Amino acid sequence: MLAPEVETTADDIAEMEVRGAATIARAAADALEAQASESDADTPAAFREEMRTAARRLKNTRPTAVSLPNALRYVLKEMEGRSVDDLRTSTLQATGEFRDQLDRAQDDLGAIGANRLRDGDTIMTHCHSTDALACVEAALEDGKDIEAVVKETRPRKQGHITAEQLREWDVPVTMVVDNAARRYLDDVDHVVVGADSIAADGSVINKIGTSLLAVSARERGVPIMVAAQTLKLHPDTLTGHTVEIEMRDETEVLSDAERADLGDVDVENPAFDVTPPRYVDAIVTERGQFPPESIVTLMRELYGEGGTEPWAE
Ligand code: RUB
Repeated sequence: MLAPEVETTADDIAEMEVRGAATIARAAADALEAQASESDADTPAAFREEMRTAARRLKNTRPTAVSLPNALRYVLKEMEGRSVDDLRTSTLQATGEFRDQLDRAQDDLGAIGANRLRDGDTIMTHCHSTDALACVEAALEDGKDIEAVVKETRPRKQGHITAEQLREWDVPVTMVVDNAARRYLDDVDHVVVGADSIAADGSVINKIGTSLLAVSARERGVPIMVAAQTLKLHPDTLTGHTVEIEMRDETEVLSDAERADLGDVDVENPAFDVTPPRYVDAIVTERGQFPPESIVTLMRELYGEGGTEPWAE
């Protein structure tokens, strides 16, 4: 039987009540923890099967952020033992370790990313990324003054969450509509974004609009830094798989009433896009910063020759 937390978490991820790659990963680990704690399986085989079912339910919510399957992989790989009790104990230990690693990775990444920011710099942000904000937070802790131009990020306006966080830290914020980005690039020193997945060739998959921003930033000579802990490296791309781009509901773009006014138009609503490596200056991870083209070395070191599917039936 699936624990209610698994169903709730899966729904929350699908509905974007829980969103952002790192936050999704943490929620998935928490849900697996609840499944392990509440399981009434009476054999090891039944326990394992329940955990795999829970992992599949969570995985099938949003397809683009690889942190989700990477989190599930981490926990299921560590699940071991000959009795239900041993399996439960090892799973709970794995979820705790995973959360600790996530926190440490974000802190370490933040400290590395902060080195790229100088006192008095203005950054431009897109969407809301906790990894990107960790770099700003560390720079502020180093005593640097930072200002931000925050892109609204249609259609879901995650820029508002970024602005709220930055204001909590007393960072001066200028909010602009997405279409104003190129105009304001002349006023900024860095573009700082996060990632949902990084492919083996160094391509960055992030919120729709990131690639347009990166191309404009390159044209204006503004460096683009991607803050992404290694949990965002997509192991399947090592074997040539491409990253699936999530298509979201049309009503995020046009309400039913607007649609009725416009008549018969098609709407497409991709949630993410792919920024080619040549537009990215640095990928900042907890293991150091890398030119995008060399990220494959780190990926092989961490994931071997590709991802496993421990949730498979
Ligand atoms: C969020 C998004 C974020 C990355 C990184 O998209 O694109 O930039 O997930 O976030 P959505 P973090 O709002 O559709 O989930 O650095 O917090 O992992």
